[in-house]
Amino acid sequence: MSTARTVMSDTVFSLQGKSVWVAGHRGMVGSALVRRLQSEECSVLTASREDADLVRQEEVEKWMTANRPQVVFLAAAKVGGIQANNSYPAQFLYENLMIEANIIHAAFRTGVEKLVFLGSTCIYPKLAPQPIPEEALMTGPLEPTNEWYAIAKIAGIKLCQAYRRQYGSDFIAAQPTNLYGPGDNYDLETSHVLPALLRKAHEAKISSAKTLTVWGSGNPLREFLHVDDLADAVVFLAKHYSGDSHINVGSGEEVSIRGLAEAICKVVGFDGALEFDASKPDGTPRKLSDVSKLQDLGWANARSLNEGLKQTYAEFAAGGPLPRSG
Ligand code: GFB
Repeated sequence: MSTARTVMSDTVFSLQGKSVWVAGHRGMVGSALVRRLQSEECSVLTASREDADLVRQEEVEKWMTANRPQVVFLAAAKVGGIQANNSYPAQFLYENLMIEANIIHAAFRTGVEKLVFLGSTCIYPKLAPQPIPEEALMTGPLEPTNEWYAIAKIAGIKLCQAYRRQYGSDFIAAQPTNLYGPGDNYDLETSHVLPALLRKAHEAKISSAKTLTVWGSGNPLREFLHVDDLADAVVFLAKHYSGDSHINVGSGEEVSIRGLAEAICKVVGFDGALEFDASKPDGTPRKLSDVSKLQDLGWANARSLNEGLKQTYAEFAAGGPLPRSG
């Protein structure tokens, strides 16, 4: 176990004997949650797209009424890296709004006892104070490359708060930082930076290339968390947290994109030069979450980025998380 628990706060909700729906179980986050829930005494429910198309309200209500989950982890979402967010604004806004509104409303109607909504740190203003506290939400303009996704995720947080306020529903929201790990998207057009650079470095090594191209200036700062650690934190929050405020989930470790590229090249064993493509956007200059609320509850990340990179590259090179298109 790579997570370090400090002072454990009281259990406010028990998963024991519960029927737990992981919405989005085929995605990177959803599949990590399914893995993590194997060590809880609960039964895990999943729904394929044929069972219920999550952007269709009627299908979601029908499936939830028939299957009656007591707990919902809402990990279903349209996701992607900086270029995908920038290229498909309608899909990022519409699909995410529909999925979360349908599931949260149906969870209320079917009497779900606990729901955990998964957001993203891109909900925060582009120039938020660093590290970013939960209170920074809606205090300034968003980063333009991902404002569509951010608006949808902010609406998800607000839905949880509104149903809690109006109906007393125990719906909470967790805001993960940039994630990586098994099941990631390795498509170079739509992926996030970490899988993209891992793949580029691997292919550059195999082809004995002299250079590796990194998008943007290399200066932006990012924080990365392994998806299995995120899943552990989210299950922890389900059991130990009930409240109005969303909670940040991050590693607390910050690295520049250049630093990440260098670390990846070292892990992969590619010793060529880095080239920076200024025609690609940098996005948010800095994004480090303030994880003090999560730590006060009793959860802290213990896996270093370097450790996570080594593990992820070993899996990638072994053909584990097969590259898939976005
Ligand atoms: O991970 P990423 O795509 O998204 O890009 P964000 C992070 C940074 O890495 C940007 C740079 O400064 C990119 O310019 N970068 C360098 C690269 N090389 C590459 C590359 O080959 N591929 C990619 N993708 N980036 C996302 C949001 O923002 O963060 C999402 O768009 C979500 O909505 C996610 O919130 C967590 O970190 O900029």
